[in-house]
Amino acid sequence: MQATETDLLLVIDVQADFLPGGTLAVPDGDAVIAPINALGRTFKHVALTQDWHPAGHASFATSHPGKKPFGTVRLAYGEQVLWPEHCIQGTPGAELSPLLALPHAELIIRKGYRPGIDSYSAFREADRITPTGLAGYLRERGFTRIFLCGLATDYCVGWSAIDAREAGFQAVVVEDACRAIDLDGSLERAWGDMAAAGVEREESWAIGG
Ligand code: VGL
Ligand code: ZN
Repeated sequence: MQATETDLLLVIDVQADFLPGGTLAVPDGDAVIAPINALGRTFKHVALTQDWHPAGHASFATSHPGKKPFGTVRLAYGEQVLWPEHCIQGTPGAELSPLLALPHAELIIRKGYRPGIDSYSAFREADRITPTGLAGYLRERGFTRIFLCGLATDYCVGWSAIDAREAGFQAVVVEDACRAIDLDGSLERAWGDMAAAGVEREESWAIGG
């Protein structure tokens, strides 16, 4: 496969806190870097996302007295999984991995910066209403097919892929360039939800990575 002018590689949340040694390390998370860098060489157009929470964010267990990480809480927009503090604005944990070799990336979009709303998706926050602006950007640039990779398959990658479909884009998740958190069957659920939304699933070798 040859990536075209209307294809974009969207690299989700490859940040220190999701990598080994981070506060919300995704198992085997650093294994995504080599395939992502290989994909980066085949795509002319690349964009990155960066989870970017203020201190005291509503998705942190520490913001809810008596609650523990990986439990849940009811927020105004529905059930929210509680996480260890991660990707706090301006901290080393929020930095994109210096091992990413994507100097030609054209956009870094930050998400999750509203104190009371989480944002797994790069397109729409967890209230399912507030847009991040990414769909408008991609449309205006003329992209029609989005290839997604990064962390984590079952949260930010999966939700972004489903919302990409909803916004009218083709969406392809590059499976070997992603790793999952896999909380209580969340990975299997995510693949089911993605398939139902028309998200395609590919391996990086099949798309030139
Ligand atoms: C993510 C949990 C909390 C992700 C971000 O990048 O998948 N997961 N914040
Ligand atoms: Zn987060």
